Amino acid sequence: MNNKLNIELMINNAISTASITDIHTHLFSECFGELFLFGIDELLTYHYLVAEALRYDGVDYQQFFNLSKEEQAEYVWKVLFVDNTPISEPARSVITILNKLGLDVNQKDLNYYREFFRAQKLSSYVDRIFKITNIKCLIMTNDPLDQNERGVWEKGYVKDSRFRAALRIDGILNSRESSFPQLRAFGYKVEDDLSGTTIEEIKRFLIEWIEKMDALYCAVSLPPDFSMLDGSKRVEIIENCVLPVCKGKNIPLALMIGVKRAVNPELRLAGDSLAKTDIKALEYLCAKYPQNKFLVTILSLENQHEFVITARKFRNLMPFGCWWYLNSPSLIEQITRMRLEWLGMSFIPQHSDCRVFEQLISKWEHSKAVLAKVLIEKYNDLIQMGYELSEEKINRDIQNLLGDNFWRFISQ
Ligand code: RAT
Ligand code: ZN
Repeated sequence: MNNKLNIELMINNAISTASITDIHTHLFSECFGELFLFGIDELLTYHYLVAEALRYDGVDYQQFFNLSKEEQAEYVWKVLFVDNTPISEPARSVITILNKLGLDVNQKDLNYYREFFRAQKLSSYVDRIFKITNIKCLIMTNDPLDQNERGVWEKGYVKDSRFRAALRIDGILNSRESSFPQLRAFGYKVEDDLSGTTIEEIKRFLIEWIEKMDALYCAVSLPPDFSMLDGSKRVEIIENCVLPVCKGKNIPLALMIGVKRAVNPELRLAGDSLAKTDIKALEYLCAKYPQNKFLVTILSLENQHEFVITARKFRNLMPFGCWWYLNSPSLIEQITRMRLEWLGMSFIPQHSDCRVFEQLISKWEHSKAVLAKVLIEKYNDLIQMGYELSEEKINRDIQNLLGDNFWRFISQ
């Protein structure tokens, strides 16, 4: 029976049982050792929370960053969770995590939580979080130019099918002054002016690392003024190296557009902001390279409408996620509704961007609640006109949104 109540139950059930693919995170599998972040001190020193805590009094930024991780966590805890109510999205996330792990969310003593996390056996704890969240697979952000990470890929990497790789290429595209000397040190013959063997050598670097990591896609974050027509070296590398390699390997290029890095450098990782971009670069790429696939997310709310319409024009463009400063319920709701209204089910509604393992719990819990709300509304609009829905169709749609759309796009 297709009554309202039934549909709500079916949707909620489909959302909680769908197996999720989280297509962009900053998490690492256990073999990466210290890069695997978990526990209350990591949760509290997440850069989203640091920026917020430092707003409340005049503590010197440098002084804060000189503190140990534990001391920083204590500071954030006191400011955001003891002296104030944790109502912001990043702060509320911590409460959701503690609640879902069965902890008392009203304890003010940080050591109560520390003891819980300290007592966990990592492997079974990882299994437990995957079980709570119903995540089948998550995709890491992998940068071979990062010393710590590179070491693991070269020695000590252990495959875990729940953690897949994405080759992050910000270095090559956005900071050649530091990445090119590194490439040279690793034996690639690259010149700053891109002359000689540079193009071939960059391609060799990309191919070698895509293969080594079995990367599902290449990814880059880009500034608001990103253009494909500015005659820059970045454009040259995209057109002559990245796109041919992605095409050859049949993997997408993920573009994350709109980040203004280090608006307040004193805040370090927490100092980035955003601005509107010009969607023209995306139109250019999708039109000129129909054989390439683009996974795209855009940071500014003001870009979302034209972004959705651009996706209607190009089937090689897959919008994904409500990225970073868009990952809060009111914005997810608005963006998801707009995407459903103009793209049907042909997009990837969310990714988590987690840096700390337990964030998978809160980020998905909060996003799924919004997705359910919007889908209930949309399915009910159809039912009111006599359209028949079945549990099977609802399960299919939701499984597509939360996982299969990505895998289909990858394998096309
Ligand atoms: O969401 C974040 O944590 C940001 O700091 C960035 O990492 C962003 O998501 C990116 O991938 O550049
Ligand atoms: Zn990210």
